[in-house]
Amino acid sequence: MDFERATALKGEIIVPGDKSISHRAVMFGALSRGTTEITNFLNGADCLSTIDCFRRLGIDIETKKDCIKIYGKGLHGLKKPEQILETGNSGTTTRLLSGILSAQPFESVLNGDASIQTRPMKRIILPLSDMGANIISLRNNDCAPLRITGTHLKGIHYHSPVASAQVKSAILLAGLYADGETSVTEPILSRNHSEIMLRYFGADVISEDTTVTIHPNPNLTGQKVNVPGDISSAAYFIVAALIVSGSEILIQNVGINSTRDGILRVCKAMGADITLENISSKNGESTADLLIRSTAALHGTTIAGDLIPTLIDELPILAVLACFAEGTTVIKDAQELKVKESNRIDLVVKNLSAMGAKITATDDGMVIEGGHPLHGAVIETRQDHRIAMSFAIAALAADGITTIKNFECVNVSYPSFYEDLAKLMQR
Ligand code: SPQ
Repeated sequence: MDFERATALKGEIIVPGDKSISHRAVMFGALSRGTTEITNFLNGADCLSTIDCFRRLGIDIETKKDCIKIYGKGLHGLKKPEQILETGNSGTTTRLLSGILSAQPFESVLNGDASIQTRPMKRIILPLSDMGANIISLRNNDCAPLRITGTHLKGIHYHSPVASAQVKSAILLAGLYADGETSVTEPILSRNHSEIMLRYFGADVISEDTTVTIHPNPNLTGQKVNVPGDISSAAYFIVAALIVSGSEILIQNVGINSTRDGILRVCKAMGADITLENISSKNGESTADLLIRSTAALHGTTIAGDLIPTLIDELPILAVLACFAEGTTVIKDAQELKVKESNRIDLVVKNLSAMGAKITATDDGMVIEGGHPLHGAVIETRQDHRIAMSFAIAALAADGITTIKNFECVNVSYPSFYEDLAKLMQR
């Protein structure tokens, strides 16, 4: 797909529902008694993989345009799947489901696409095995496909070496079934949607600093979940409006949970003109409308430490933003970027270099010297949705044509990305 320089972006959009929250609503709904009704669900390929897996596990799920209904069967209501559980491109589905399957009285096999088959699973295999689970990486490489033989689990106190919501959530979900309490301590707090939503469904979950503790509880109850707009999807339009001069856009109903709002904090630190309006709350998650105006005088910054988990998926688009800021932007402590849908340090540096940026890869991030104009190039996405969308936005402020390979991979998290962008470009 080809993209080129845009004139001012104007107007209002509503970005689709949050991917992390959509996955969790399906999973927790399936494990609850009664019906869970999800509105503003993200109909992206990743969340559809989660729905498909739970259908294979015997859960009735009704998908209507405006509402998804999950007919939950309680913690012990899943049935042995007849086929492999296909998790597609979704790390969240693979890791969280592994936590649930570890406690089921049957064997199951999880597998995903080529990217999933290279993503590290040892990070969940180790703690879940400590709880008593039997998880085998079938190619003996600590990646999917995984064969999980469920068993009776015991609670553990786990000190995670990585700040990862997927690791934390897999353990908490296994902890729902364990003897005694289970706790996870992270080096830095990762996104806390699981904790918030598990509590909302009736689980006994206590959070203190970077430790979360769960007590087994067989009585989760189906709920109504209204999913906030995904700040990770809003991120592309936030940056687009900042770098395309004369832009002014409003993005409605965006989730601004403090474990996810790092992009707003960093943009503001770089001098961006962003205002939050209509702040409110939906099933424990804060939302706001974001008003963004293009900002000429952006300056470089350092993105590191505690900030990283709050914007980990936004680092590719923040690297694009840094090209338009005066001075140096340093991204560090972000080695997790190497084990996402692609190696996002490699791909961002390779593609931005091809567009004429002054950027260097480091072991745990990148250094960007802003203020060098970008030009069109052919962009390698390796089917990574966040790379495809980040470079579509870079193209809007670059000379010439930018060709993005395999652009359809945006369907993983944002099937209507192109239409929403087109809406803002109409004058
Ligand atoms: O689900 P998946 O494939 O891992 O998706 C990504 C993304 O860019 O959409 C990461 F590649 O988001 C993760 C995120 O990076 C979603 C997530 C979650 O919902 O719990 C948590 C983060 O991953 P992690 O490894 O830090 O827990």
